[in-house]
Amino acid sequence: MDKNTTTTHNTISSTSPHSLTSRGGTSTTVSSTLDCNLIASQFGGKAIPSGDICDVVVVRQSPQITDANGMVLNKFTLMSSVLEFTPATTNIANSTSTTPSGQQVFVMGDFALLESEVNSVLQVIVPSGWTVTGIHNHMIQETPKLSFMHWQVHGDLNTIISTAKQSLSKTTILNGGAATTTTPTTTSSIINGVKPSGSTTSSNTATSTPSQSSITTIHVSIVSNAPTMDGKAFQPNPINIKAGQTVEWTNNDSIAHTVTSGSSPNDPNSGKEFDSGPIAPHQTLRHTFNTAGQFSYHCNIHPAMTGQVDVTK
Ligand SMILES: [Cu+2]
Repeated sequence: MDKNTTTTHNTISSTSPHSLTSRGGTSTTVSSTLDCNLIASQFGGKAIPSGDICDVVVVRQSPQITDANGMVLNKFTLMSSVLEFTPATTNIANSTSTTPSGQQVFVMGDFALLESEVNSVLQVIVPSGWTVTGIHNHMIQETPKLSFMHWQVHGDLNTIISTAKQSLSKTTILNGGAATTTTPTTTSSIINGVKPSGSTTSSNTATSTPSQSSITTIHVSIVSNAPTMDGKAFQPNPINIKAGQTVEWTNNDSIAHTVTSGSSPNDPNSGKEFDSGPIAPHQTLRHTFNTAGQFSYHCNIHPAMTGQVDVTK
């Protein structure tokens, strides 16, 4: 009998969401360099111009993010939100059909967010046409935990700056005062790629304490080298959540995995509750658990990878 081994994974269609290179092509606009300092000043950020790319680094003002040794991490660029602006060609501009007079740009970046900020920011940028290419956690033991939301968008510079500022206003990145207290609403599957199999997402039924109910999404990482990690392939594992909360699995490994309900591929109920299908690296699956119970799950490709979600009322 053949075992499923780790050698069956070279058919992943990588979407490589971080490549900028296909955008530069046939630029017909001439003097379209960006005023990086001016852009950065919109966010109180640091301008790092490089060629026709303008990086803006926005350092979080609050709260303090510390590592396991108590060192404050806020000032580090890797812990900051970064926006990369580059002039866009008219071809790209046409595809969004915004006002042709404005400066057209292609922007990609990531927001370094507290878990409680993720949904509020998504609710600003997704309806504005931004593409979220991934949300993942860092591998270090920072407190509180940061989620890195990668996104890209093209269109009018001023419109994008305005949307970005609106996003940041939903966070405490720019100041300590205005923490967002809006309760995240339903968790539609706006992340690209996989979608949950037939689940309804009404997460407004939480009757638990405010501190519990304010976090509606629990993040689980599929760690690197997951096929060798067995019960530690999904972290944290097991997890305890309340009915109505959503679990988001992010594939931080370099090969595809699935998140499939049931204890193993041989479980007669395998995949009945949810089944992601192959999740490429950096992609996610979200599933909302509306009923109490113990839900085991596994990876269909690597059945040794197992996890469990305990849902209480
Ligand atoms: Cu797997």
